[in-house]
Amino acid sequence: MLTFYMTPGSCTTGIHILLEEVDELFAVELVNLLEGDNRSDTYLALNPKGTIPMLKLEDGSVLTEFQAIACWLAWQHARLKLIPSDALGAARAIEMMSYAVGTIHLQAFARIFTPEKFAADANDIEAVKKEGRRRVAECFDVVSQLLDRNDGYVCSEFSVADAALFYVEFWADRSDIPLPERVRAHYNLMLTRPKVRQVLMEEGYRL
Ligand SMILES: N[C@@H](CCC(=O)N[C@@H](CS)C(=O)NCC(=O)O)C(=O)O
Repeated sequence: MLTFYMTPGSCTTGIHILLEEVDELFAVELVNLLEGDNRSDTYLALNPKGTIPMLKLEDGSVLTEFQAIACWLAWQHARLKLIPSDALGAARAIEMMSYAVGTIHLQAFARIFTPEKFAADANDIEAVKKEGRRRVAECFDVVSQLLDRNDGYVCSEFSVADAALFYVEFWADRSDIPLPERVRAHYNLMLTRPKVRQVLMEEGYRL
């Protein structure tokens, strides 16, 4: 069985959604980031980067990085077309997924959630958080323009890109950062998916 290393409400929510959408059977290992579980010798022996999400595969090897895990799940369950089968569609899905994880999460939200990693000293913390909120808003304006290509999902059908975009939209919602109309419509569409609702409930959120 797969083992999924996750923290409720973190970026792992996106992978959690994909695991449920593909109906994988998996065990869960909760990683308490505040307690430093991800810096323990045991965790670092599995994943020297100390990051979540992490998936331990049936052969005991581990897979890290959101996009790699998402693509692996999609390719393992190819009939579900979680990555479009045409080259441009696949590239579009990866394009949005990379923007959500690499830019919206790691360059914008990370400034709000872990400002100390970006601040030269303690006096800079508030300015870093403010810059994070500015970047989040700017990024969602970009997403709004990109979503213009389709009504609804990022590609013509639900894909790995939607799961990635959803977790940053969820963070915006929880942080009282307004989403542009088109992005909010995408977020609301995701909230109609039974597996998305199930994951949020399992992670302790009331809808
Ligand atoms: N590049 C990684 C980044 C994921 C990431 O930064 N996850 C955060 C939690 S949302 C984390 O592991 N933080 C702990 C740390 O970086 O020490 C990925 O795509 O999986």
